[in-house]
Amino acid sequence: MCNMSNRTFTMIKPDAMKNGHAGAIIDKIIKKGFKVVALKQIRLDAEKAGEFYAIHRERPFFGELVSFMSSGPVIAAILEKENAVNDFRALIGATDPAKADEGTIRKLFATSLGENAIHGSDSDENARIEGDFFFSVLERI
Ligand code: 3AN
Repeated sequence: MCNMSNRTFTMIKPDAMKNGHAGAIIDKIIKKGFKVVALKQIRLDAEKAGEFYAIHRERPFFGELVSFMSSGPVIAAILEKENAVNDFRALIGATDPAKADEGTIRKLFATSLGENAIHGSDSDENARIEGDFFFSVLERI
C-alpha cells in the first residue's frame, strides 16, 4: 500500500497558478489515474525555493528559478499510481514546452523553459525526498 515506487511528487508552478490552469491540470492528473495522497497550496519564500532546487545551485538560471518559484503560490501534491514517476514525467512532457509532446501538461499550459507550469520528480528517491520536504505524515492519506 505504501510502496514508494508507486508515488511521485508534483508542484503546479506559479505561472500555471497565475494563468488559471490549476483546475484543468489537476483534472488531467486524476483522469490519468493518479490518486491524490496529499495536496496543499503554499507560497515558497526564496530560501525554501533555493533549498528545493539546491541541485541547480551552480546553474546560470538558479537565481531566476528561485525568484520565479517564490513569485506566487504553488500547489504541491503527492500522487500514487503504478509506475508513478515515469508515467507522470510522460504526462507532463519535456522540460522545454516547445519540445513537449502534444497533449502533455507542459505543451498545453507552460509559458516557457523557465516557467514550465509543473514539476514532477525524476526518481523514486527524489519523490520521497520532495514529498517529505512539503508534507508531514499526518497530511497524507
Ligand atoms: P525538470 O523540471 O523537467 O525535471 P530540471 O530538473 O532540469 O527539469 O529543471 C528544473 C527547473 O529548472 C525546470 N522545471 C525549469 O523551471 C528550470 N530550468 C531548467 N533548465 C532551465 C534553463 N535552461 N533556463 C531556465 N530555467 C531552466
